[in-house]
Amino acid sequence: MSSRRKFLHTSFLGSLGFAINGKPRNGEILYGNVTGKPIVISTWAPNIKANAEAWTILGKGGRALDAVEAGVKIPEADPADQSVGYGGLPDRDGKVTLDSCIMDEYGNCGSVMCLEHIMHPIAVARLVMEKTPHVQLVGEGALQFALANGFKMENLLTPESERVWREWLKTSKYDPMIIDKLLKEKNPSGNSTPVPGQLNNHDTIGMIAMDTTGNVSGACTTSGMAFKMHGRVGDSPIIGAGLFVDNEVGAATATGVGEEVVRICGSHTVVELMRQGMSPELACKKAVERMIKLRKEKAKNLQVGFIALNKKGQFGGYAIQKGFTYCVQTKEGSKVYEAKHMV
Ligand code: SD4
Repeated sequence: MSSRRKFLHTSFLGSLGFAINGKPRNGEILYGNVTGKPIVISTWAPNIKANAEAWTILGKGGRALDAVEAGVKIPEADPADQSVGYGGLPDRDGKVTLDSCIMDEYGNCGSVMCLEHIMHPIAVARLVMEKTPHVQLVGEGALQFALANGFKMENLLTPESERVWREWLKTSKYDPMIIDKLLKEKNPSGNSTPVPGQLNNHDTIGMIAMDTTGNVSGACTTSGMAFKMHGRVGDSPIIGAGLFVDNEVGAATATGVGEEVVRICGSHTVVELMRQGMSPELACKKAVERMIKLRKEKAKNLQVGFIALNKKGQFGGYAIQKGFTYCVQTKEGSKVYEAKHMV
């Protein structure tokens, strides 16, 4: 049997096992195109490393929630990733401010916004979810909560990110445009090299996963748009915008210019479109179309990408501009996809 056929066969049997074990959920359809569980999907190719970390939990039958938290901690702690956590590019005042959220299969969710000095905002977001009656904590209050729970204050501004910021200060031009096209021109082989003076470097991680029991969770974490106004919060920590999970349907997450995602409640929109029967890719495409219809030329010059996963283990992505990549890990292995795009 070819490895792909073998994989589909195994996946199908896995799904069947799920049914035989007596735990099928309402609406779960066990036929065709089963891509399999467990599965983890993340925005942007470099996050293949984050998927591998998530897989250490998923592959052993662990919970999707634990997997996504562990996975997104990889770029959070990576100084070379200038869009997430430690090493993230700062706001225009030189402060690294972080936005993160997490959501589980029960609709529990937690988020921190504009959090400074904490290496792993996703872990704080999870604590907000698990230890407080709230969903969102911001700024100073989020920091106090983190410190009260044993997190340490750290300097998250690396010399390299400070250098890029100081270069940007020479023009101080805030221009969140055609990010990926610029990157391709300057660096045809990669998508992560900062171009001083431009808001490039879209490597925010949104990660969604389904575990062996069929439960879905997600996490999203970022340092936000580089050189933003101090206090600016994007889509990434907003449940429904940067991330949404509905365990009956699946999950979606977003990357790119957050203001555009917030306007259409992007990830929630994608999940609701899947609920109506659309495939993950079509649901992402329709959300992008809605964004363009609303904002016309203003949005066409920007980059936004969505990825989505449904309960059958099918996945897909779609973006405004060319150049949006996402990575997927299943039992079959690890793959990077370039999403279809509108412009
Ligand atoms: C934001 N959506 O703060 C984030 C930025 C992003 O890849 O996704 N960059 O608007």
